[in-house]
Amino acid sequence: EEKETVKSENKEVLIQDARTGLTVEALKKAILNNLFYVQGKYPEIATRNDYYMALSFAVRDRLLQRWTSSVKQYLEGKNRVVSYLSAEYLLGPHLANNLINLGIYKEMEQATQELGVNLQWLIDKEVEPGLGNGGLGRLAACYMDSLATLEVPAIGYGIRYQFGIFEQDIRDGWQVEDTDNWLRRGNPWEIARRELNYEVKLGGYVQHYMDRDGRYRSNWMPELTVKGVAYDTPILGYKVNTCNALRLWKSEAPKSFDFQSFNSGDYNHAVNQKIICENISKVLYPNDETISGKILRLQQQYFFVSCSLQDMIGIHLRQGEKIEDFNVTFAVQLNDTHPAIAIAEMMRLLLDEHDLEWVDAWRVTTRTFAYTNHTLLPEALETWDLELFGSVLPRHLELIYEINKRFLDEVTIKVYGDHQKISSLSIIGEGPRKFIKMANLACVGSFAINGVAALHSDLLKKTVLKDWYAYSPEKFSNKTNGVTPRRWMVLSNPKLTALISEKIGENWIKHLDELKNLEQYADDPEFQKSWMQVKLEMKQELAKRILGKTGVKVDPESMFDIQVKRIHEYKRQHLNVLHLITLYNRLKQNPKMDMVPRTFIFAGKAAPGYKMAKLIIKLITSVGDLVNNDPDVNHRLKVVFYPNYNVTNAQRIYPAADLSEQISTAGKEASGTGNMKLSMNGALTIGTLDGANVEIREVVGEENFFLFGLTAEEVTQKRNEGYDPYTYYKSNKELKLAIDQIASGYFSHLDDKIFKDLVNNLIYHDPFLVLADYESYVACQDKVSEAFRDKAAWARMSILNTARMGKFSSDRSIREYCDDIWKVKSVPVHLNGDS
Ligand code: GPQ
Repeated sequence: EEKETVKSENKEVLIQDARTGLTVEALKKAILNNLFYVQGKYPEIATRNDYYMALSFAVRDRLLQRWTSSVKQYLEGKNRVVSYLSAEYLLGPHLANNLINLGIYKEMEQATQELGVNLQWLIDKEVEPGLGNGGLGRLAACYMDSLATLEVPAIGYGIRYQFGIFEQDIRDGWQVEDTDNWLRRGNPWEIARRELNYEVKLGGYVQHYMDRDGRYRSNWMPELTVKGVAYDTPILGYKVNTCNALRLWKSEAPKSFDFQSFNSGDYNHAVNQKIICENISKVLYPNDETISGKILRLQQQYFFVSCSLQDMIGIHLRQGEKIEDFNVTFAVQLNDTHPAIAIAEMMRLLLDEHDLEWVDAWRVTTRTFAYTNHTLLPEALETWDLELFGSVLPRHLELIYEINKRFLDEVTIKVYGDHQKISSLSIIGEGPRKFIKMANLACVGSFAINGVAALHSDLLKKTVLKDWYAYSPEKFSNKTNGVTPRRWMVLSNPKLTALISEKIGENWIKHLDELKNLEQYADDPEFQKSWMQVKLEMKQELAKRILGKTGVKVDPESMFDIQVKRIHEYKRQHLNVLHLITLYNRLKQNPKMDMVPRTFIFAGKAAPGYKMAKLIIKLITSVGDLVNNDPDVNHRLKVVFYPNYNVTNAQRIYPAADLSEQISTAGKEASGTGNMKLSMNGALTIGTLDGANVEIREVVGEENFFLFGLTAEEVTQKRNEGYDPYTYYKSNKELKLAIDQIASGYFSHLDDKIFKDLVNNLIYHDPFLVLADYESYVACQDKVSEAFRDKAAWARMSILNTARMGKFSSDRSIREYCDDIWKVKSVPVHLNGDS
């Protein structure tokens, strides 16, 4: 009965102005209306959350008008639709972003003011949906914004985790994790589509038989069937009517199942099965670039991929199209290998459910998918133990064997005799235990493969995907990442936005290249003054928050030296700490020294099981405890670990940065996107030639970028020569002192055990060449400090950084994906039901 639609004489639904109007009056009416009818409150007794909800529903009504118009437009024309498959979406709070994209921020500010509530106070009430770990999930969110802004028909598919990325607390200097119960107070931005649900099989075995037409058939008898229910979140583009759907799947027990078990009287079994079903979308795995090989994670991946593909096929067939033409309707992008099981699932659906022959099914599949790789760390490439895989997805294991067999037959002919190549291209890895290589499945089943920065794409061809490049070079391309200026400038830095727009108008928000018009003001003393005044005010605001969260008082006039990102050895937060300790020692040894005051700000989560990363956090907080309380140094040095780094906090930190730390070992950071956000907000970068740093330096100019360290090539060479960190430790006095202090317990109340693993790892192994880059890093930091003394020159460099960042808008990235990979065009949307 849920699938029945209401037939009405009146095809045109009359939409009241109070639900769609964008004037201050209409907004006020809408807020009060929602307060009364949705929250059941009148203003005098409404809580802050009631107001937040009322406001959000008022905004959502306006989104929905654009959404239904978009759906209508898409269904009328036959437009190719982009389908973005991602296990993570790190969206950040919706309310303020939607106000900006609707173009009603000012109006809403006034409306709330007239109602006697403060807009910012309500915006700050939103609990952000942390449905991602870090860069990869945030990229998906930026891309959804740009797809809508460029008016591209698109659906984002993912998982509606009940618990997102854990909340980080710092206790006694250590990271402590708490659950992220983000749905606790309700989520006004999602619409449950109960009628949109699909069944997903798991486990069991496969029966084979011959059907009446003599066709060989497979029948998957699952151990468990779960149901995926669609929850849609509207994603509105910036000042356009395009509003796309982010469709996230929630797992539930199917009705049929309850029925069987409850009726058979096995109540406990029924309840347990229900819990098992609901567990699938319960929690986001907090590992970033580390594989854990857990059954539940494979189930999550398959669950959302299967729901999504069934949904797409449904949409395609309802348009009266033939299944063979699926790839004409959809271009499906795989955000890393997390959804790569889609290749096998597509084959299963086409063969087993839609009766295609193998060659036809394979043709459709390989014209549908494209794969983005996000890492060069070989240990981060996903694999599944073959037996475990078969226990969850028995039918897919058969299909993968068949895909692999046919593919390797082809390979064998091409690479005659080269066993090394054949086994490297094989989807199945051999060893003490066999395993499935998801990157290989993604490569074989996709028509396009891309990296996320020029250097990364280049290194992919030379390292982890070398044999794939040799085999199908035509599939490879680069799509340098980008970030949305709507969230990362307009929303997070309104003062800078106003200053820029005052000079060059507002066009840059949609055409970020126009920021180059700022270059003419880079030497203007007045403009420099206003520019640095905005920076100062943002630093003052952050200083207040730092005091509130950590109790550390920082000087807004000092240089804000910022490294905010997941804690990972390859990102080398510990290199930053070694520099910090070096400055501390210089000051202690020479208290009269004239040193540029610095505030070291760190933030970032460590995967709960990643010991070394957690130890690095403890090191930062330990050094901070000593430095911040030492009157000899603490008016020139401060150390802050800002807890619970997330999108909300990132928005507050980026605008306040003077210096952006992008110091990963060259060849390890695929792209980085924080580097882009910081530079856009006028921070200067100290960085290695890694990821997108290379391209940032290219556009901002080498004189406006602080470069240090080994190149990717030199790193490889050094390793091949037999890198010995101990010689660096021995031969550099300042380095040795810093490390000895850490080891001896100087920063840990003389506890000489706590950092032992970290120290030994550095001096005896140092897999990320921290010690090799130390000297060059510190020398470069000295140059940074000198540069900071010349305020005008610094302001000039800061302005030029922002002015030249046009390339790094996610609009540019998405345009490239649209033109080169997806072959999709913009479809402008006209509002229907407008009053
Ligand atoms: N990235 Cl493989 C993640 O955030 N998580 C992952 O699991 C993988 C990659 C990042 C990568 O480290 C950054 O360099 C990129 O900028 C980002 O993906 C987006 O491409």
